[in-house]
Amino acid sequence: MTNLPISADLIAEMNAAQTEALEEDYAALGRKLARGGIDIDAIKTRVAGFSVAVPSWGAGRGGTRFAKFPIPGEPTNIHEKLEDCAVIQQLSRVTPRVSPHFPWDNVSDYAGLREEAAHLGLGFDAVNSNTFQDQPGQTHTYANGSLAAQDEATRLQAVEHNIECIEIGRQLGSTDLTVWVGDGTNFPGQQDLGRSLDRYLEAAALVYAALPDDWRMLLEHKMFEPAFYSTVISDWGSSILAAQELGPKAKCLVDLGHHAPNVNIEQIVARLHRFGKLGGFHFNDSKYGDDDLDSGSINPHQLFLVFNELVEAELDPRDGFNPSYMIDQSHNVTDPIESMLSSAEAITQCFAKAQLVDREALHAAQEANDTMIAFQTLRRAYNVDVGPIIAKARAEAGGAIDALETYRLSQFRRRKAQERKPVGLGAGIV
Ligand code: AFD
Ligand code: MN
Ligand code: MN
Repeated sequence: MTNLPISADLIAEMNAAQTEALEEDYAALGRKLARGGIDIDAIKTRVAGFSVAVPSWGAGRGGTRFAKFPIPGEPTNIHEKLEDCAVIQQLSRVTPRVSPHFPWDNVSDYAGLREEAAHLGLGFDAVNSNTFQDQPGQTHTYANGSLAAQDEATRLQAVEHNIECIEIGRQLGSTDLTVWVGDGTNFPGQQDLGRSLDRYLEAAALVYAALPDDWRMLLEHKMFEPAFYSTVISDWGSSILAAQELGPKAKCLVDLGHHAPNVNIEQIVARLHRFGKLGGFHFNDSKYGDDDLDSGSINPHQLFLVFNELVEAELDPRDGFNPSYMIDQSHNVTDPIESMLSSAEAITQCFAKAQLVDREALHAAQEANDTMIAFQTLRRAYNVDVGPIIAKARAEAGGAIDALETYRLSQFRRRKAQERKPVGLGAGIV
């Protein structure tokens, strides 16, 4: 691994200046946790084993349907995106895999792309298909839907594209196909709500049939947008019913932004797990809708409660527990690398806090109907500043104690602004 984008000397130099303070903070936190019977090193080991994938499309600046404001030096192709993802992994040590999106990330040589990623210290996560846009030269339009389209030839084209994504994914070493469709309606009466789901299920079954044995098909639901009256796979109910009908390799993927406001997402997590259908997450945060804001920037408590359910699920695995974790954000006003460093930290913090919950005390309080103690058991863990645990795990893995500051000092983006061609204006969706 000789191609890493950030100088190892810079990381070592920065870490050297910060190690003493970190050791002090870690020791103090260790003493505090020990008083509650928690071994800080055991938590650090769990943190070191945690990882979350980053989306290739998140490496570029995102935008709204109104506008996108590019920044100098942002990546314009999968090779440059991989380089940026390598920066995030090198500094954070918690994002070793990239989730590609096709045809956005199409190349002629996928074995070569896999090798290129490996040289950057990266592997590939779930492959994402795209049947919510038309591509130049495409035979049938997705204007009226894709897997659920009225027109059979259009449905088959969408099926073919998903099968092609599986083929690409095999070459990249992926084992999950994430399917999100924009299919839906903008007017009451535009499509029959029952028959459009039938068409989706029939087409999705053809994709499912092409899955290799060790693959999963992750169904991502979304309440609205681009369709604003109805969406075919609109909620976790439609998603789990579709996954149950398709078969055991079909699971549900929860994007935190894809629900009605104020929905209890942690309960959805518990429900999906209860029926063996929790396949994965797209982490982001939101205030009003599918805002795709940075993870934990608006409601870090919800993120903690989601991880609390995940710890419970892991302790009671039922049909197994293997959710895939990924960031899915639109970085409209920040440097995407900085946002993903910050988000990876926020996600890992919530993972670590959930590990600190005194499960025995929580379960005993639940048994005894002691509401306040049950709540305070969660609250105590949430209130702990786990920063030193994460920073130490990161430093021990070769990352930067202060990832953001190290990134800024590296001048990576300024260097890339000189090398890379500028991105055009326009609108952007993520
Ligand atoms: C969508 C979904 C889905 C999709 C992405 C495309 O969250 O993950 O792949 O955005 O840009 O809203
Ligand atoms: Mn998503
Ligand atoms: Mn989304």
